[in-house]
Amino acid sequence: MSENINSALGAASDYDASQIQVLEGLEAVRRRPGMYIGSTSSSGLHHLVYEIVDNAIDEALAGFCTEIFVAIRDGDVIEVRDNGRGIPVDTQEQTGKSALDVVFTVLHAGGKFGGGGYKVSGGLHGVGASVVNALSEWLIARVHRDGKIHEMRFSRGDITQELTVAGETDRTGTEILFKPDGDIFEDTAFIYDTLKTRMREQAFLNAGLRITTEDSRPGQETRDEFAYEGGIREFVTYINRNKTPLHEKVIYVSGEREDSMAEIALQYNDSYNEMLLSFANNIHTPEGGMHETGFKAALTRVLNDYGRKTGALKGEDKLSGEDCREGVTAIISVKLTEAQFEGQTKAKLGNSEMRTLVDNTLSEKLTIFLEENPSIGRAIIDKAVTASKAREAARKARENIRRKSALEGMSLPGKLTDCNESNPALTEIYIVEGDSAGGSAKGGRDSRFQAILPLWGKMLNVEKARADKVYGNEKLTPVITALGAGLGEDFDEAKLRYHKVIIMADADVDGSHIRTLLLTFFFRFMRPLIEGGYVYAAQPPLYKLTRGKTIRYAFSDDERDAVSSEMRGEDGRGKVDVSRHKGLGEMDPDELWETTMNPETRILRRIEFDDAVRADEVFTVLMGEKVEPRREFIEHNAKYAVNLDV
Ligand code: TTJ
Repeated sequence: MSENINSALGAASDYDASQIQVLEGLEAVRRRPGMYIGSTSSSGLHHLVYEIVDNAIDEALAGFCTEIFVAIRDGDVIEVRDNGRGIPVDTQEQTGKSALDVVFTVLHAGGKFGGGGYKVSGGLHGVGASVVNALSEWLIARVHRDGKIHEMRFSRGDITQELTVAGETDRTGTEILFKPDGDIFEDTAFIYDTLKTRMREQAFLNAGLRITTEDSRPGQETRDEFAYEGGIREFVTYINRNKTPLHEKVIYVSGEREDSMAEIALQYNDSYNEMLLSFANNIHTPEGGMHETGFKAALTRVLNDYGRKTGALKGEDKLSGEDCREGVTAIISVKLTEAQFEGQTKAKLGNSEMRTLVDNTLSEKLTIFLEENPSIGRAIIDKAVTASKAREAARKARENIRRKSALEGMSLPGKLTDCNESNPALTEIYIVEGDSAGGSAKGGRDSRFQAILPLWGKMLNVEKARADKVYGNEKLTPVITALGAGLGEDFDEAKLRYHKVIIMADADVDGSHIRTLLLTFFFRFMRPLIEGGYVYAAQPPLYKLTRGKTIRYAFSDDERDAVSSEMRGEDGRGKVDVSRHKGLGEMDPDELWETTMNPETRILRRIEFDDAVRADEVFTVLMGEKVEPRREFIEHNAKYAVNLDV
């Protein structure tokens, strides 16, 4: 609320000419960092690194840089180095300043997250170095060029040391060190894995570029190197590494037109999932756009034509787009001069010429590929035809359920204890493991807005099932009917009966298992449910602390210690009894309400997937059929597997 008031005031003062000056400088960035980096949370913090690295990648795209080094230093200082030409340091006639000075002190127009319709970039990226500078407690820029090391220093965007020669060198390149401003960011701790994943992705997207990442913070020292001669072909191999490919060779095609180029790599696997990742100028476009549209249209057309020609498709039979994409892992990467990013999060490519380029490239070259590789063609077309038949079976299963519910009236599952409120925005459903926990939940809930659905027995692992199997499944049907929004392509957010879907399971291995099974189900068959932020995990307490008549609960080891010493209070002799909470079923209804279900006191964890590749990997490995990757995953993520937090 106060933020709205502030921005309203800001807007009013925009009329003041002197204010405009200030607002256009880096001060504007410090006043509204969210406009430039999305947020001041962990995601915004990591965005700083990407903005800097993007500049070095541009130098690589220009053909002058082959290596980039990214490190997290002690104190969460970031170091980025490249071996490019180095930012020019001679004085420019127009400005009387060096390019180095301008890059770090002048705010470039059109922030990526600003109000403008789209980002227009002359090069491929390059708006952000001054934004990073403005949001850093300090920043040091060093340029190795003409045998000298040139250095400039800044603090919160202001120059603290003008350009000086700080030494001699026998190489060229740019080197940036910065410490994000603790006054701006909620938390300045970098997550090495997050940077590593992003840098790996960038190495895949820029074939031949070597990116090294390092964490040198005491106690977490580690280093990784990413370099892929095969580029996005190897990206596909990487994503499919824990899956079973239908053909050995990754299909790769590329095409150019004027200043633009498109490349596509794809490989089918024996799963039922589609993994489509698209990029424009190395920027991930999770909302898709023209390049994805072109890909889908071409793939569907080519496979239908091929199926008809080879006789795999008979009569009036047609493959849908979804049939053609079942089990495919594909990367689409386009590079263009004036990328237009649209949509809510500016994550959708708007350039229609990219639809044509991708469509033409894929149509022409995939047709040739299939003709030259008939055994691969056979495997792909068989997969799509089977998918089409299964989809037809699923449609019939769905029809049956619809007809049945029309005859018997809208029947909710017998096990569901519904709530009184009917406005979905106000209601919650607890999906509870086991009948006894279900009983306690029923007794403890607030029946006005909380519904309870107990699940018991062995649940279907949907990782290896198509929609037709899921429809008839007696364990999953109650979940589908209770939520009321349908499944797969038919899923309709508007029909959702509860806007909070809360999985309540014990904090042990069995609880983790049921949580994982349900999340897999939601991820594969009701993804908008997760993307819409409707899914939560309840957090039952881990410890119960008793002293006399006082009872308190703790949700972590740290909290247990803190609460325990608090309860002991001034008196060093008082005894606090600490017991490990065993299971939901062992809590009485009042206890369950107080610790886990009461909106005033409970802790809910929203389930979010910020990285589709990572989420796909977790589910493939945990629920797929390959044993070895699962064993390794669980060994390496012991904590993670017990308390799945994807
Ligand atoms: C610009 O055109 C003349 C030759 O140098 C070009 C240039 O600026 N190259 C360049 C910039 N290489 N690397 C950068 C760079 C690297 C990092 C890590 C950060 C920034 C802001 C720029």
